[in-house]
Amino acid sequence: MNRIPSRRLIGAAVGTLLLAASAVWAGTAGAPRANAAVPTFPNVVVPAPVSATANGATFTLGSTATISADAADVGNYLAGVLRRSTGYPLPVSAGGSGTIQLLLSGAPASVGSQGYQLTVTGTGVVLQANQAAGLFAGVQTLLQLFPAAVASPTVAAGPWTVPGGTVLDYPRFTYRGAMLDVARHFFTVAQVEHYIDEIAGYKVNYLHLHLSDDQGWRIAINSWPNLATYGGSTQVGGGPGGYYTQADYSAIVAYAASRYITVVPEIDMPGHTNAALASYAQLNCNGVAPKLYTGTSVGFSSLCVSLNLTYTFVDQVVGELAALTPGPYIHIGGDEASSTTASDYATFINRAQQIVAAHGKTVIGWHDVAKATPLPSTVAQFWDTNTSNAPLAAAVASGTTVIMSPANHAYLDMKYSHKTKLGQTWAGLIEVNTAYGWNPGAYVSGVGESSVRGVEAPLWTETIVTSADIDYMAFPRLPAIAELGWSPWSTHNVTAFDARLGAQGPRWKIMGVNYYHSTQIAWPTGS
Ligand code: TNX
Repeated sequence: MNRIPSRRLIGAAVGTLLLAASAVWAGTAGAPRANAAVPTFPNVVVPAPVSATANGATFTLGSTATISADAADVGNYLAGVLRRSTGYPLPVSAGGSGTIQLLLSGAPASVGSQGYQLTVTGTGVVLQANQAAGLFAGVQTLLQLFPAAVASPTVAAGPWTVPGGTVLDYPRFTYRGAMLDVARHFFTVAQVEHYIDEIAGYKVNYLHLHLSDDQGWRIAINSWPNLATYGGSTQVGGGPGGYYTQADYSAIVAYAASRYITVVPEIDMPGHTNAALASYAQLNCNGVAPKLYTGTSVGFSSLCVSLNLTYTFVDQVVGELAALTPGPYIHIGGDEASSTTASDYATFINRAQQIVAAHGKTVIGWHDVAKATPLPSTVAQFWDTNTSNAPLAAAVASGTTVIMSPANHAYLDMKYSHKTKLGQTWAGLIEVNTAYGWNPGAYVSGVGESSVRGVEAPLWTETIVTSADIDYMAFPRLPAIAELGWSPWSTHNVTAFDARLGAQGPRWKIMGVNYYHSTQIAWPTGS
């Protein structure tokens, strides 16, 4: 297949890209076609849709356009984005037939609860889904089909064209996550919300917040107030740290929900607990509180497994967190507990699982929890660099399901190359095509497609301090992991993916996303 035409097109002026895209590809199942007689769909959407068929028409959004929406929040979200860049009034109505219609009727059953069908003709846009989450996902596709200037935070020049055709789309996996470690360095509510907006564009539907670690405890717990006020008072490098009040945390949860993203809170236990142990002497086996820690070592702390108070602590912390968490999951960490004996580890994890279940939530734990006795409902998050793990395969055989975050592909804190200033290298260097180059449904022996709930891209923040740092490590790799979670494996094609990813460059430029300009991608000139 000849990818050169698509690269040239992406290099063309942004405004003409979509109009000129007819030579690019057919859009279905990753099979590029170059048949001038058949209108083809532009290869610009990340994650790749299940299928896309062009009709040769072009829709142009005009200044008198209207939006009608069966889900008012999604209509208002779309109008909000389009008003910023077009400057058009774009009134949103509940019923009627807007120029852009968002309908909770008429979608094929095959798109399920998260998918959608998008039809673009010369005169309008009809988006249909079974649930509002599907409309939100379809809106992201629609926005990517507009010229890149649609992402501008201020009024920009049109014309606001969309290539005509039909997209039928739904996710491969139900869980597509991003993790932000707010413990090693603290990030404010506004910074987290900014990241939520960035990841929502790639159909990520879970945000896992790593809320506690050796260096900091970041969520106020009313029954153990020192956790946040003392345990949250520093971070890696000795800065001031910080924590979320329960109102702050609820604001993040609500903001995420407005982008159809569910927050997964993590309290890491029994290791990675120095901040908690420093806050309460009585949680320590020897009754002595350690000092706060601002370094980057792992594996030196452990809750005291033999102490009854430990389980009161876990119960009260999980209880308050569960009450603040509308989502189904509480993440209990469980990784790298090298200061806990194997038998203490199993005892602790088994009890912690029961506590989470008693508060009505489903456990997620790093895959280390497979060394205990995971409940069939417990979800293991795989983070290793190996492709075989006997305890995990055994747990999966008993019903445990898995979120895939192999550190050598999905860890956003790994450097891209030796030249990358931020990040670490323990799991290897991860260029964008390495992030993309694995199959989550066939990666770990004994963990097949039907046992995989989805994927997650974790961003650990030992070396990450600002939002610009977050951007640099997440983009362009986060979209690669998001595509592995959403798109059918039949679309997996590195050349086509690289071209789609290149089309995101002008959008990130306009949005001010500080992305890494990987030389593996032909970024359009000026982006
Ligand atoms: C390992 S992988 C960790 C984190 C570190 C990260 C740095 C895992 C579950 N734990 O504690 O921040 O490496 O890359």
